[in-house]
Amino acid sequence: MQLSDSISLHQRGSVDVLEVSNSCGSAEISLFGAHVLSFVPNTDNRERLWLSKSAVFDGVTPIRGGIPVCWPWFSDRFPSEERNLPSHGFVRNQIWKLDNQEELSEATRLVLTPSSTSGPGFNFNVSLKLVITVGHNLKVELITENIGPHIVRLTGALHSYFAISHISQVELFGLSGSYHDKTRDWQEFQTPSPYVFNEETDRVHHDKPETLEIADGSQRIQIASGGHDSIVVWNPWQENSIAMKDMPDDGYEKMLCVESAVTDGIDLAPGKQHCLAQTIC
Ligand code: TA6
Repeated sequence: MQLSDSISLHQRGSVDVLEVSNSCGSAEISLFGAHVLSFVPNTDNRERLWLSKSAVFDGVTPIRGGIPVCWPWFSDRFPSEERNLPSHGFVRNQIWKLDNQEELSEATRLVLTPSSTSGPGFNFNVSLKLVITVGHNLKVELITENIGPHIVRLTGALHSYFAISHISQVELFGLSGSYHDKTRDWQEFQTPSPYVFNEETDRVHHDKPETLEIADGSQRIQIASGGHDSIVVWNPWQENSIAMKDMPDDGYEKMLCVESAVTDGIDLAPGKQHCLAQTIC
């Protein structure tokens, strides 16, 4: 496809990466996984996303950092009895293609589609696209359409890794209510206030606020969500960072995952669409 003026293509390891740069912001998107790797708004030229320095770009291994696209299931919420399936679904392990590109007045919009929307554990007639709008904000929309005759049950997430100066000085605003804690056998707890971080954190919040904010010293990251039924908050902390080959030992200090997610699940009726969206600024 001929690329528009604001889009260029380069290689990173074995992976093709689209680079978008316009008057409002810039971004990098790997075609492997339709994986946003970077977003820098021109308002302050500050990177919003964290990308592991040890991330693997072999076109097989899911990329550590950025915005992994988790579909058609979140984590190990497999939709069938099969258990030996990839964590967070199979589309983040696929080569996607750029189906459309559009120059808007203050943004560039890209539409990417995966190689396949069916695989082991999921065999339904659905279409999927990721719409990425790069401007003063970054908007990512994961749109599923049920084009078959059966109801399709979906979970998933936009599993965003945000760049922070240090986890010890971060506070997360906007969540309330209860969450289930993966680090404590999925027991239920109440959202803390202040929401600060001092240990491994792996929580599914059943609250579904439209907006959240990461306060990081004097810096702020605003996160807006749509089509979600929960928010996942994850920091692996030191032991897991050391155990993950694609994560520096101290990587946990510089990142925080705040994920717009569908973890309870949605039943998508024939002919209907679902859009899971996250906007970052
Ligand atoms: O979203 C949080 C989580 O489910 C954690 O439990 C952890 O597994 C994380 O995702 C990363 O998963 P990944 O498969 O990308 O290593």
